[in-house]
Formats: sequence, C-alpha cells, structure tokens
Amino acid sequence: MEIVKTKVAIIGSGPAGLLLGQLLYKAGIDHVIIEQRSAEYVASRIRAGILEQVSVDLLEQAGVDQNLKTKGLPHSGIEILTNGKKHRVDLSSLTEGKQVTVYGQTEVTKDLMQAREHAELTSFYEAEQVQVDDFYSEPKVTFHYHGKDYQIECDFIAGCDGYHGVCRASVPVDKVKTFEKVYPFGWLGVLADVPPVADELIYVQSERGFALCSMRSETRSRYYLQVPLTDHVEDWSDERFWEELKRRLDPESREKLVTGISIEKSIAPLRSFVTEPMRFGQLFLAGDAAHIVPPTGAKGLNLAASDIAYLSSALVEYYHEGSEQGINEYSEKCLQRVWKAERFSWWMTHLLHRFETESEFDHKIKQAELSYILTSQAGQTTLAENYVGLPYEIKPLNHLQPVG
Ligand code: RFL
Ligand code: PHB
Repeated sequence: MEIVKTKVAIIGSGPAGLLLGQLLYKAGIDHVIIEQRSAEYVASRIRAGILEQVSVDLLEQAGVDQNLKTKGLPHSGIEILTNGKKHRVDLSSLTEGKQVTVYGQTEVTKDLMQAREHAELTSFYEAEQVQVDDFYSEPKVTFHYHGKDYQIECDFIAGCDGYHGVCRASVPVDKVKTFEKVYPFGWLGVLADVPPVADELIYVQSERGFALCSMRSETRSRYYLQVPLTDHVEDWSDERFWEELKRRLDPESREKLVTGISIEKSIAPLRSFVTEPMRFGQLFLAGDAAHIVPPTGAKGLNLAASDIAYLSSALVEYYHEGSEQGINEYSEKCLQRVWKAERFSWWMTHLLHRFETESEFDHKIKQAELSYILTSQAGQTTLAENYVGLPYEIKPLNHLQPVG
C-alpha cells in the first residue's frame, strides 16, 4: 500500500473540490484531490450557467478568471413571462448595480482543471473504492488507483463529492439530520448551437408548465422545459422539444426562436435537500454533498462556491494563524446562507411551475403573488437581491507563504 501524507484530502473534482484546491494552492496549503470519474468526463458535464457576482469575485481571487472575463456575459436583468406577457426585472437598478454573469459550469470546471494542471498539483482521477475513515481522530482516505492501493493520511477531509458521494454516507446516522423536499416534475434541458432567443434569460410561467430560455454564449443556447418525472429523454425528439417550447412562449419570442440540432439533452429531477451540520470532526461537507436546490433560482453552483469561500478561509486561518475559529464556525455560517438560498429556490420553483395537485384557489393565489411581485418595487427588490446573491465576507487569501 502506498502511503501519501498531506494536509487536506479533497474528495471530488467538481467545482467545489477544484475551487478549494486552487484556493489552498494559492495559500500554500498542501492537498490532493481524489475523484472517481475520468478527467475527460468531469470536464464535459453540462450543468449550471449563472454566476453571482460573489462567485465571480472568488474565481478572480483564485486567479482563474481570464476566460471568464473575456467570454462571460454580464446580465443586468431577467425577464419573467406570465399570462403571455414579459416583465423585466432590472436586477442592477434594484441592487445598487449588482449583476450576474452567464458562464457555464463546464467552462468554470475546465478553467480550474487547467490551472491545476499548470501548477502540477496532485489529482487521482478514476480512483476506485474511495473510503473515508477515522475523521473524528486521524483522518484517512483509502482507494485503489491504477492497480495500486493508496492511503492518504491528512489533517482534514473536504467532502466535495456531490449528492451521491461517499463522505456524507460515511457519517454515523446519529450525528446527522437531513431535510428534503422532492418535486413532482423534472427539467428537460437542451443545449444547441443557435443564437439565444433574447439578450436576457426568460423565465416562463405558462398553463402548459414552466420553461426557461438561457444561454452559454451569443451562439449557444440552453433551454429547459418542465416535464413529468415519468418522461424519458427518448420521448423527446428535437422537433417535439422546440414545438413545446414555442407553445409556452409569447408570440414575439416564438417568432424569434431559432431552432437547431441538440448537442445535449437530459432530464434532471428537482429536489431541495439540506444536511445539518456540515462538519463532522475533521470532515467538512461542501457543495452538493451537503445540499441540493432546484435549479430555478440558479443557486446550486453558487452555493458550492460560497461554502468553499468559508472553508478555504477557515483552513487558511487554521494553518496561517493557528486559529480554529473559522473551522468551528464553518457549519453554522454556511447553513445560514444555504437555508436562504433553499428558501429562494423553493419559492421560485413554487411560483413558476405548474403543480398537478394544486387547486384552482392555489393557482389564483399564485397568480396574484406573481402579479404583486412584478408590479411592486419591494417585491422585485426581494427577487433581485436573492437572484444576484446574498452578500458574505471573504478574507483575501493572496500573498501568503507556503505552510511547511
Ligand atoms: P458535483 O459537481 O456533483 O461534483 C462532485 C464530484 O465528486 C465526484 N464523486 C466522487 N469522487 C470520489 N469518490 C466518490 N465516492 C465520489 N462520488 C462522487 C463526482 O464524480 C463529481 O466529480 O458537486 P459540487 O462540486 O458540489 O458542485 C455543485 C454543482 O455541480 C451543482 O450544484 C449544480 O450543477 C446543480 N445543477 C444546476 N445548478 C444550477 O444552478 N443550474 C443548473 O442548470 C443545474 N443543472 C445541476 C444541473 C446538477 C445536476 N446533477 C448533480 C445531477 C444538472 C444536473 C444534471
Ligand atoms: C442554465 O443556463 O443552465 C440555467 C440558468 C438559470 C437557471 C437555471 C439554469 O435558473
């Protein structure tokens, strides 16, 4: 068995794990990443598309914002289409100039992987039988890699291994509480090399169900449709997808919509999920390993980034200042922000989707709420503040000496 000693063992090479690795590298803190999939698979997953300003700032701090700066599309507003009419929510004017940036999670992942490769940092891709042990005393990670058994001995384990990962599953059941809501529909997503139907995202509430017109660039669009959980991707030809999307749009957008061959098509179930606490001895959970939001508020990736802001700063404080304060406060600080994002994502989902079980009364109340939000400055400000991302403090990590 090969023994590797390091300070932090990061499980998972999604945006949470990669960003933590990059920030620890910047702070001179020795770490390794262990990922069960291949690097090619990780770099090609299509997922989220919207970055809050604080996530952009964090990527800048991590030194991986060159492509983001040149290719990211800053957006100062979103459209909400209801009753066949579009209403613009001016995010910037409602939030003292804040905006969001359209930049795909796929690109964020690739930028982080490239930076990691460039810095020649240690990653174990295609690791098998990953196991985390002894995180209440002397943490260890064991796995099988390229025909050999490995054991990582470390101070801390960062569980950045997503919803289906091994870290949360390894916590004793009496030490953890989970909260969950599963929604009775999914999102059918299509990626296509066609120009976006509009300059800004359109969130669509219609009698036929929710739809979203998003984008990745000026020539690549991302569209979603609310579909029953019983649907399969094979049921949805490109033609059927475009026809259904058109039915949910307003006449002007329907006219402008450019259709084309899909380059990716998948159905994602919608779920709200939170784990409490997010720290178990020397094991920290971050990102989807700890919580899931339905994508309606565009918060999944951004929450992973804010967890990592807190975790990296706590670890820097520990190694550079000998203080355990950040580590001790990690779970509580993260959960405060997590629950607010959970509430917002649940609310957006509830407001914009069609629920089979809702009564006519429920439906009327929802329409009234949406109408109130879209016609009231206070209502729109609440939406805008949450959409651009609630603030949090990040300690600057630059100019630190490596930790011996
Ligand atoms: P990730 O990206 O899931 O990365 C976790 C990594 O851990 C690896 N892993 C393991 N490695 C070693 N050992 C094990 N035992 C392991 N088990 C798992 C996995 O292979 C993976 O590489 O979590 P992270 O880093 O926390 O990032 C979170 C974001 O990815 C996530 O919140 C968002 O992408 C959520 N999400 C979306 N969010 C949005 O805001 N908008 C979207 O449109 C959107 N679409 C999506 C999504 C999530 C999806 N998933 C998870 C099914 C679409 C999908 C399909
Ligand atoms: C996306 O572009 O994938 C996207 C954008 C906004 C959302 C969800 C997904 O709320």
